[in-house]
Amino acid sequence: MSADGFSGGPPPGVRPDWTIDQGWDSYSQAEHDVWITLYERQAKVLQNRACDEFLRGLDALDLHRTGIPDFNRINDELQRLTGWSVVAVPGLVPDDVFFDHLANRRFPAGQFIRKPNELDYLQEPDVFHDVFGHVPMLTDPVFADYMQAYGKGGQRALGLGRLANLARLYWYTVEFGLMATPAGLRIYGAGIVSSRTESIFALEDPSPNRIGFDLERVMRTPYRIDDFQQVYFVIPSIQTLQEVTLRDFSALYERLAGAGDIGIAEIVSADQVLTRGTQAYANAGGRLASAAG
Ligand code: HBI
Ligand code: FE
Repeated sequence: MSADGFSGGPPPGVRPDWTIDQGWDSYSQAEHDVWITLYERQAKVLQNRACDEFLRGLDALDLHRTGIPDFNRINDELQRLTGWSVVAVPGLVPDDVFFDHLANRRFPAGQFIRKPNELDYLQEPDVFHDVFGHVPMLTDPVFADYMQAYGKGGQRALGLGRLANLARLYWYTVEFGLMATPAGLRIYGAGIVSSRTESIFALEDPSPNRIGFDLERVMRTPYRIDDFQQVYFVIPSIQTLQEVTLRDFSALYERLAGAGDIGIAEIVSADQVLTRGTQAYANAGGRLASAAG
């Protein structure tokens, strides 16, 4: 069993690179209706909350309101814009497979969609999290370069045993990243834009810390997958992500080997603090406690 919990090859009916046919014709109207409900909700809540690059991507790909997009259709436009394409997978795939797809400008998207009774949270990334959350940003050339560089970096990190550090970079940028703009803080992370509650929480709730992005700091900061974030990292522009990829990661990994983690709700002296969270949330251990509190 490898570190990511996968052992052996793909399940029956899944290709060696873990892709499957999307089978767009096989989606039921009920499944399209789930997409429409989620799309309508998010399109409303993301006005003045998502960054311009995301909103432009949503329009460019016309992730249309009439249901789950056909990957073949959005790939025509996506490939023209940045050379990326979306490939269908049954769910989470092994890390090495995931990185190989990203390194070749293929974004693996869950083929299934969540059930009507799990609109607000689900364990595995489904087609709404992946295609609505991640794909619009791939229409931005600079972000598209970053994602490919991330895939190549992931392949190297696997070889160096530094995947945990690199996964934090993905988590605090691609999944839960915020951006400072002249109009104020905006969201670009897929985990936030695909969640109605977190789209509001990430920008407006006083409880989490919001700290200026620093590569080494992010790589020393663990994260939780089952609750709102207790810290968000803020980039000044998408170009910052591109500069990250030009860093010498081996020297960085050396330093990280000797440096310990930084507590998820901690603030350290070197931090560029944009908003200091109310510790009530952090100490209480998350949303459920604070909701009860
Ligand atoms: N597989 N389909 C899929 N989607 C992901 O986001 C994903 C994955 N496998 C591994 C993975 N993410 C993470 O472990 C890496 O980001 C480190
Ligand atoms: Fe994701």
